[in-house]
Amino acid sequence: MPYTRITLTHFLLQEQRRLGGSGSFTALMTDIIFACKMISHEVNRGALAGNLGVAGSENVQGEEQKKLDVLANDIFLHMNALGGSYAGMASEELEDVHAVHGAADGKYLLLFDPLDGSSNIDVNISVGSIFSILKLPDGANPHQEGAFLQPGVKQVAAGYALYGSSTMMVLTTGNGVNGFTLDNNVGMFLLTHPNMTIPAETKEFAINASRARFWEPPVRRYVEECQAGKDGPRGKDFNMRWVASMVAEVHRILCRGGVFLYPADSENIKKGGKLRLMYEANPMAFIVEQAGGAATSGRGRTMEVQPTSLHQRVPVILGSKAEVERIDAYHAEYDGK
Ligand code: P6P
Repeated sequence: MPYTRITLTHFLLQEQRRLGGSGSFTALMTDIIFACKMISHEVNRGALAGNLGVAGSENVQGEEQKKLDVLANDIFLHMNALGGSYAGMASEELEDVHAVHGAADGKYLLLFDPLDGSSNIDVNISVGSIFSILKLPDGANPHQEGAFLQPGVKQVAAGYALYGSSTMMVLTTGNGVNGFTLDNNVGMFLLTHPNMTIPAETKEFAINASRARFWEPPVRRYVEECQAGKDGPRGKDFNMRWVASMVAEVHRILCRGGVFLYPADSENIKKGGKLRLMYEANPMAFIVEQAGGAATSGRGRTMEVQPTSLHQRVPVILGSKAEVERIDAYHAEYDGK
């Protein structure tokens, strides 16, 4: 049987030739690939490397930082500055944009959540890195927040690394979604999940049910109809999942369908929601839409939100298109539209 697997780097080169690119896009991804391999190594070493536990600091979100949050952030900043592709970066872990001085080919901006779901680290549940790539607008200052405040439809690429039972990288450049698995023996990501597509229908929903007392009526209606099972209005039984790691939830949805909800509720609406627009909701929305799914706030397409601040939070409902459209319709009915 001839060996036919292709590496992520070869895949990017093929994409580049197909798109007639100059080569800078492959360079863009090279540094991210290195960063995710290094983070995978540190995550997998866990307690053996003294990587578990808290760092004794808080991030801009006021969240307690884990040692691996800080290490993953440092790795992302350092590795992605070396290649010279990014004129500026923004991280969930940093209040302000991170200026990249002397970026030889600084046409792009990189936004990332270096270790999403890190509350799961100490209990060995999957975590991930999420990244979003924007072009630097002509004449914009990459060292100021304004250059980054572009709607999700402006993303040139988005992806995540999932540090799970295997380490995977899932990527879109606007031409579908492809998944790559890290072969630790040779240190390369190999194409294992070409053209990932989300099934339109599903029997799984993911929501943090401990927040039910805060839910708006359309969300409550959707969840209760799923819970009613085959004897209820949906006419089929559903399963509920909640990993508290968005990367793991989105990956499950890409693989077997489902819908993920972190909606606006009476408690989080004061902050605009829980999840961050620029480096969680937008990159995941790009991936989900490219895989045939949908991503909204319940009241509008995620990727059309015009950002007003770097760490802005938004409600997130994403996954199988038919389910997201149903939840949106319940919101519209509730709002009297
Ligand atoms: P809760 C992780 O902190 C995160 O940003 C997402 O990865 C995850 O889906 C969500 O928050 C979990 O939130 O309220 O269940 O802890």
